[in-house]
This record gives sequence, structure tokens and C-alpha cells, in this order.
Amino acid sequence: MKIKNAKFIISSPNLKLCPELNMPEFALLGRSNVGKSSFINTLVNQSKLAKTSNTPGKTRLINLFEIQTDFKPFILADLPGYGFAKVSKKEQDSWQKNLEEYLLKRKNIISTIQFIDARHDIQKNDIQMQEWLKHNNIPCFNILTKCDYISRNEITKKILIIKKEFQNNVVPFSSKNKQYIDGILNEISNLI
Ligand SMILES: Nc1nc2c(ncn2[C@@H]2O[C@H](COP(=O)(O)OP(=O)(O)O)[C@@H](O)[C@H]2O)c(=O)[nH]1
Ligand SMILES: [Mg+2]
Repeated sequence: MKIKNAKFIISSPNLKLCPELNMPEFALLGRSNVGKSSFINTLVNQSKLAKTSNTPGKTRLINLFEIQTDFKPFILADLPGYGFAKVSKKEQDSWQKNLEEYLLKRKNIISTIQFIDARHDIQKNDIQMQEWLKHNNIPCFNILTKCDYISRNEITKKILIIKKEFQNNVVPFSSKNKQYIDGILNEISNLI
């Protein structure tokens, strides 16, 4: 599968204001700053389609992108990251509710994609998110991102650890080079 075109659809504060779309959708999950927006930009080869930031926890909006390919179109939903320590507990809880509502009620989601930073161990809130997904029967595969920071050997090891821990497919990625794109598109094309 090859990407032909990608466009921004909408930024929305909640599910209600998102247009219903008749295309399979992947919801991007992960801690703030893990690299979700950079992933979108690298995947579609547009440096500024999704806003990236060095200041974690800034994006509190759902951003929808439509991706056209030579196979089938699909949607990427860039969701606000969880586990940003600098916002209040109240604000975190309120966003968590919003996120859960989106994942439970958005009809066209076919899978979530949970991002894990290759430099760190799996974090407690990653595990909590994963348990919640499993409990609600929401499909997920994992992307091990920022793989440019670690060696090939470490990548293989980390993938095995996450596979074992989460019982999901795990695909490596780095937004700093293009070598991982085919593996990601392969995973996506198997699901749409
Ligand atoms: N070295 C490296 N840096 C990355 C990678 N992906 C994202 N970053 C950096 O990590 C920071 C957060 O990325 P961003 O995409 O905004 O994360 P988000 O909050 O999950 O959307 C930015 O400074 C990015 O340049 C990657 O694969 N490799
Ligand atoms: Mg982002």
C-alpha cells in the first residue's frame, strides 16, 4: 500500500463535534510527547500536517486526518496524550473521560494504536490504558517509536517485551527516517 494524499479534516474538543466519517479509523493513543503527531507527519511525508511540540500536554483537541492510498482510504485520529504531570488531576480525569467516550462511541474506529517510547520502560499509565482497552474489547496494536535512539538489538528486545506484556502486534517506528513506513502501512492495510 502507498499513500497518495493526506489532508487535515478538523480539530474538535469532543466526539459530538466530530463529523461522522465512512472510513476505517485508527485512534492514536500514548503519553504526551511520545511522538504521535510526528508519526503522522513522517507517514504522510508532510512536515507540518500535524502540529508537533516540545511542550508536552499542549494538544487537548481531537485532530482528524484523512489518508488516501492506492488501496483504501483511512482516518487517523490524533488524540491528546495521557499522563501529563503538569496539568491538574481534575483536568487529567476530565480528559480521560472525554477520551474514553471517544473510544467507546466513535463508530468507525477499527483499531487503536498505542505508542510506546523506545527509550523508556512501559509506564504505569500505558498499562492502565491497555487494560482498559482489553476490558472494553477495543482492538489495539503498538508502535514502538523513537527507535532511532536505540540499537537494532534493543529494538528486537523491546518489541518482544511489549508483545508479551500486552499480547498485541508491535511495530517499530522512527519519525527521523523512512525505513519503518512500509511495516506500518503493511499493518494498517491488513486491518482496513
Ligand atoms: N528522535 C526522535 N524524536 C522524535 C520522534 N518522534 C517525535 N520526536 C520528538 O518528540 C517530541 C514530541 O513529538 P510529538 O510528535 O509532538 O509528540 P505527541 O505529543 O505524541 O504528538 C518532538 O520534539 C519531536 O520532534 C522520533 O521518532 N525520534
Ligand atoms: Mg501531538
